[in-house]
Amino acid sequence: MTAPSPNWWKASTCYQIWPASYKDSNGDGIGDIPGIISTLPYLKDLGVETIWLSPMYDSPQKDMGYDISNYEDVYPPYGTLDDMDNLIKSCHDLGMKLILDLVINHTSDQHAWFLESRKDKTNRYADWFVWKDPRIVDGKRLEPNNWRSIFGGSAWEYCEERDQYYLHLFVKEQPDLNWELEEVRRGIYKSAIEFWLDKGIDGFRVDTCNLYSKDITYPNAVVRLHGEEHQPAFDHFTNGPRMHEWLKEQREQVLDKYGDVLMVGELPGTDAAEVLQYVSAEARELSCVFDFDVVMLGTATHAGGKKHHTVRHTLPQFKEAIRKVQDLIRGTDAWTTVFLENHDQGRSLSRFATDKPEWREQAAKMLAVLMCTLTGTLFLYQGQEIGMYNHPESWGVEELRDIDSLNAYNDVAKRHNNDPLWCKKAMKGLQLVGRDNARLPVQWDDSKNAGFTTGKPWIRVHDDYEAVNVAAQIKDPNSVLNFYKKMIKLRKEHADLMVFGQDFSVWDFHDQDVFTFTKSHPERHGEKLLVFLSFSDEEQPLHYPTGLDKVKKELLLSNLNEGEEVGKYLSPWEARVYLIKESVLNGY
Ligand code: TEU
Ligand code: CA
Repeated sequence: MTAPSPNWWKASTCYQIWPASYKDSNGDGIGDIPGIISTLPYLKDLGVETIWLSPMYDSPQKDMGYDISNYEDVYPPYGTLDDMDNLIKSCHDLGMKLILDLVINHTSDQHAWFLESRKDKTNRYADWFVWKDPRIVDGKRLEPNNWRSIFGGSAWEYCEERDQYYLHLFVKEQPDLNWELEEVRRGIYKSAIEFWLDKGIDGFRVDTCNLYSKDITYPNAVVRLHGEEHQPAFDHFTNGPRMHEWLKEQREQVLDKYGDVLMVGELPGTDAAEVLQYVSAEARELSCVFDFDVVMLGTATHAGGKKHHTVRHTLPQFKEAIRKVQDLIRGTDAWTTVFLENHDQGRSLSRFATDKPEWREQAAKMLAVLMCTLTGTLFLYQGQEIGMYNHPESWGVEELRDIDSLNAYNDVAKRHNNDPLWCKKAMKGLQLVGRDNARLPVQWDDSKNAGFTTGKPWIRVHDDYEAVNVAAQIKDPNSVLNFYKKMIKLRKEHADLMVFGQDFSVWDFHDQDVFTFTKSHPERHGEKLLVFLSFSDEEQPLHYPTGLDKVKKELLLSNLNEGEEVGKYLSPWEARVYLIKESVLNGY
């Protein structure tokens, strides 16, 4: 099938690897690059065409590599620059692309630029980070304003050498770079971008790419969290005034030298009109973005990063979030993405479907149908293809490793004097949306530590690895893994409607149990893709879109086991994909 667009990345099936928990090759308990290389044939077989590798750069690992101390080197436990060259070559030899994570809103406080910058106010790097004088109130030294860090506490850290504060939107070991200076931008482009494009990578996933430009008046944020010292200040550092200027500069002056580089940006907290400005083809900023409305469902993160404040979302809210992302291409020249998981989220099975043992596999396949029939560049996250799900509620805080989750938990514990009910509430929220859920080791087989490592894993392995693992699923024709393979293949065969389909229409917006949508394609006149998805433990009636109940349709696939036939009703967590052809449509 011919793709209507020349961009290689639009129809590409991408797979995110989070190196620490993917595959350990040398028994030190930490995943590594040789481990990744050893599994490339597995990914190829699954249908993966592009790999997104999360940060493998040198780093003190305060935020699992999103605190980079040297863009031009590799974190030693993950491997060496030679290993990276091997990975790039191995991917390309198999016809796969490789993109890396581009973390340039901030560096590590151990990056040479920051070590120099903090020394005094006159060194060469003095203005490379955001430094501000203290406020003196009643003779007391205070932070420059009341901004709250995304990971909790103040967004400012005092530095005695300069008698000034520096800004950190994330943890204090992640100082924000001062993008206002051209020299800083050049430094970033050269070290973080060109260094790796010169080595032959195919693009980047761009971390927090709407935070570089801040409100340079640094005003106090309005009080939203009453009674708290530090206030969420998203309005003052998200989608700031110079974002578009800088992204265009980066595209024109840097990326264009390397051809059709994929830049998929992470874009939290942005409304649809603003998202369009980043991804319109004409704007030439980003190729596509991860919109966060779906994965933010039920979390209170943007109200102040409180992970224990989780609320259950409804299926209509889920549909609406998906509609927003699908509609990015409606009548525009923009492109969109499809994803339900990444390393910052709880597992999609637990959050959006069910991880009850009796329905788990069916539900994982249903989500596979949803993802593979939506328009946009598809991103799977490691382990999603075998239906990995959240850690059990019985796990205690001692199992957690993520700084964001630990900060959230400790904050609650401190405020409430370790009150057991409050602590339980905090853990309950984290059990659903905490980042460690996605960071548990990939379950490769049923040997000790799920075949992830022969040593002691750096984070606890999921208790259920004997039931859910790659080796067992390869052998089982009805496994989630084999279903994903089939579904990815079907997506490619019907790329016009599945990858590039337009006019995404939801037919049962208010239904709490079933999600029914259609898509079409301008060059496939009269044809429609019709998808039914059950989000229920009970049988459900089918809600046919107007005029489509009587027409003849071809069942392309369902998620029932081989040999089982679809019936009059949707069985629990059933998914069906129909193709409605032009010829039969004439009749209604
Ligand atoms: O995440 C940015 C981001 O928007 C987070 O605040 C996200 O909302 C949060 O992690 C949800 O819990 C990126 C990376 O993906 C994340 O792993 C890093 O910790 C962060 O940037 C800082 O680099
Ligand atoms: Ca290792």
